[in-house]
Amino acid sequence: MHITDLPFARGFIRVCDDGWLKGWHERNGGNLSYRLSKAEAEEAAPLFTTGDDWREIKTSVPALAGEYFMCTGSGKFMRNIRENPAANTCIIQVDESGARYRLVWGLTEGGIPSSELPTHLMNHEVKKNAGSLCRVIYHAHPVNLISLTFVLPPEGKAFTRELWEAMTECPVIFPEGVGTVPWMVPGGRDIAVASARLMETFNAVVWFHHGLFCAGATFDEAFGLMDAIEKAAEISVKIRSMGDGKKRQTITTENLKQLAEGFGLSLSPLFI
Ligand code: 2HA
Ligand code: ZN
Repeated sequence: MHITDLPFARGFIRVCDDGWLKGWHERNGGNLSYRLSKAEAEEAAPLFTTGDDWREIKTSVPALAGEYFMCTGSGKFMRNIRENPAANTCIIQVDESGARYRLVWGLTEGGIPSSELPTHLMNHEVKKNAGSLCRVIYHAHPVNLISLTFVLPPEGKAFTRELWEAMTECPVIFPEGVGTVPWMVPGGRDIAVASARLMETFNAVVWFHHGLFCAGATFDEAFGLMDAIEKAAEISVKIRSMGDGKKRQTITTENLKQLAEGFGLSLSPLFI
C-alpha cells in the first residue's frame, strides 16, 4: 500500500490536477490542505516516518494539537503533483502545543509545507472550533476573481452582491456571502489572522489582487465553491466589459428574498 492509493490522497491529487487544468495555478501558485480523520490517520500511520525535527508553524493552533494534514509543498508546482505526489506534497503532524509541526511523509526531494501554512492551519482551527465538518482549505489564483478585486471595493457586501447577482445558484451555494481581505503581504501570520477571522463567518475569503481561499467538508465542496465563485466572477467581468458595462437588469434584492424563501436559505442580512 502507498499513501497515494488512499482515498483522501487520491481526492487531494485530483483537486491539484483539476485546479491546474482550470488555469488557477501558474508556476507555484496556490496551495491545498486536508485534515485527516482519525481513521484515515490510523490507516496511513504505518507508512509515516516520525524522525523529522519539529519546526515552528509561526503561529499557534492549539485546537489542532496532534492532528495530521496533507498539504502541498512550498514552491512546488500544482502541475507536477499528479506526476509525482510524494515529491510535491506532504503529510505533517501538529505537536501537542499547537506551535510546531513535523513532516511524517512526502517532500521526498526536499522542501517545506506551503508558504501559506499559517493561514491554512488557522482556517482549519476556526472551522474545527465552530464544530464545522470542514476538512479542506483550498487556495487558488483564478483570473476573473482577481480581476474583480481591481474594480470592486474590499467590502464583503459589494463583493457578495456582485457574485450573487451574477448567477442564480450563487446565493444558494454561499448564502453566508464572501469575506474580503484588502491587499496584504502573503505568507505570514498577519494575513492568516485576518483570514481566520473572516472564516468564522464565511467559507470563501477573497485576498485582494491575489486570489481566493475556500473551505469545504469535502474536496468536491471546496473545489466546487472555488469553481462557482470563479464562474460568477467571469460572468461579472464579461458584463462589465460589454457596451457601457452597465447592467440593464439583475437579480434584485426582492429576487434574493424570494430565492431565500423558495430554497429555505438564510442569506446574510448584512448583504441584503
Ligand atoms: O505561491 O499562492 O500565496 C503560493 C501562493 C502564495
Ligand atoms: Zn497565493
